[in-house]
Amino acid sequence: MPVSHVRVAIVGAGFGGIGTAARLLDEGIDSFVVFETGEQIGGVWRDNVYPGAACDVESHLYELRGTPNPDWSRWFARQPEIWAYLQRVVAERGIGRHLRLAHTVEHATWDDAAAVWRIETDRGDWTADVLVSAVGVLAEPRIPRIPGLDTFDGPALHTARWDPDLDLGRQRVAVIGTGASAVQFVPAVQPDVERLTLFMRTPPTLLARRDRPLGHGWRQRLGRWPAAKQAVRAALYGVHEAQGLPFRAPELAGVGAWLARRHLRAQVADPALRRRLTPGYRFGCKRVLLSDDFYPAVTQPNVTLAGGAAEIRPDAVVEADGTAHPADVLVFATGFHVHDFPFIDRIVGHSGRLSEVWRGAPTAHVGTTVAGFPNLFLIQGPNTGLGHSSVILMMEAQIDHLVGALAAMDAHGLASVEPRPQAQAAFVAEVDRLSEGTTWTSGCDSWYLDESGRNAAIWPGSVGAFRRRVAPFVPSEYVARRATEARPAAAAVTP
Ligand code: N01
Repeated sequence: MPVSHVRVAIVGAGFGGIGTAARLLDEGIDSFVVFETGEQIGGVWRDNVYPGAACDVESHLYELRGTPNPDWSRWFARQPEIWAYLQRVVAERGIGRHLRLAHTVEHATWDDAAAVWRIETDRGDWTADVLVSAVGVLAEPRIPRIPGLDTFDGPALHTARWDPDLDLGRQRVAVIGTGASAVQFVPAVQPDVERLTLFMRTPPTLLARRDRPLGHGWRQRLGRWPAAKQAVRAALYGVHEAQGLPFRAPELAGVGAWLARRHLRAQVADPALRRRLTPGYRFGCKRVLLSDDFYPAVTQPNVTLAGGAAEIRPDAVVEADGTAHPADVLVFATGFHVHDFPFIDRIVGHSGRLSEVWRGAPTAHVGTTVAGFPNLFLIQGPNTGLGHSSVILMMEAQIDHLVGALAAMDAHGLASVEPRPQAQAAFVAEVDRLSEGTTWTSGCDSWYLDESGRNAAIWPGSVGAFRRRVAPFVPSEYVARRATEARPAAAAVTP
């Protein structure tokens, strides 16, 4: 079979992949494809169809540059609306013809002699000058190895692999985990189930969400006056930047903790239950969750708050103190393989597989490029996550970096760029220095930390600082190689 060549191969058609595709088209770059293993685009917003799934950042800040949506129906849109928005981006920005749906990338190997990525998919081989991994870090469900896991008789599923046909009515449902997914799922199903047992190992930190529908008049005005829409975004951006301060300045963390205690007091009357729901770690150490209905759901008579899950039996889940809670359905809201997601096993650069280079402790230059992996760009790479604002703003800074690299390659006839190990080490040291004394490294266990306990997920600064540091492509931080004659010419992608 002939091997097709493109300038850029993007892997993943979620916000990162679609955002990259839209931007490449804006830059007049037409030679690219987006490989997507699923039959539809959408990434986490296609996959997370569990009851209650919604965004926990205001939607006006959770949209891509160039495709504003004045029409969000609520402050915090729900999954179907966000998924529909992404589909609209694909249609309006002409991305459809670049999509290769139901194409799983099995391997991507850097060929140094030809200076191309050799990409094997289950439906044919490709080469590309540049590889963009936009597979996301919150995509691969993590199910903890609880003894007896395989013995459960009823349906057992992860929130990110929800079965919309599963009827929970009159069922006894055991939910393991109390992170962002559980906090949305539990109140959505509690009224319908016979009994819900919530297995909580560590109490989450909750603040009020104050979600509301956005009226027709408001939406019309935002549609008519783009400046008003911009102003709403700017205001939200500013508020979120201010909300980031307590995470980084311990002296301000008390304010956040006080707001969280006040929210708990207002919603849970029983002092014993309140005590159990009070976090024992510094504000923001684990992700701060927004919910107006989680605590009220937990206080309902058909809900039991249990401790950690210690064992699973065919018809029950046993908590750490030995109490067995009968269950017909088992729901894992237990998070994702953040630092060891499977795609890193499939990327092979100069120095071997990315998974072997990282070994559970991912690092990257400006969170985006990795020494030993020329022309590889990671959207949502290490230390590009956020606890206080929209991660789309971070992705867009990374996409700016990619576009800067492509422009530099064009301008100077370069075949490849790869971060200098010293530049990468300096960036990682900068991140570590900024992480010191922040709430993320204050001693709790969270998905932000890698196997060594290093903050490998969160950018420990403001969004503005990230954009200033990451958006520009700085040639002196890269080793560049000139193009050779042998290289295939990039083809435009035809529909
Ligand atoms: O996962 P998590 P999530 N026994 O890793 C518990 C994003 N997101 O899917 O805290 C018992 O936060 C674990 O307990 P503990 C968002 O970035 C966004 O909820 O480790 N429990 C914890 O309670 C979010 O942060 C939206 O003690 C076990 C839970 O499982 C990220 O996704 C919505 C256990 C895992 O929480 C992940 O959220 C949803 C065990 N063996 C998610 N192992 C938006 O709104 C784990 N747990 C955009």
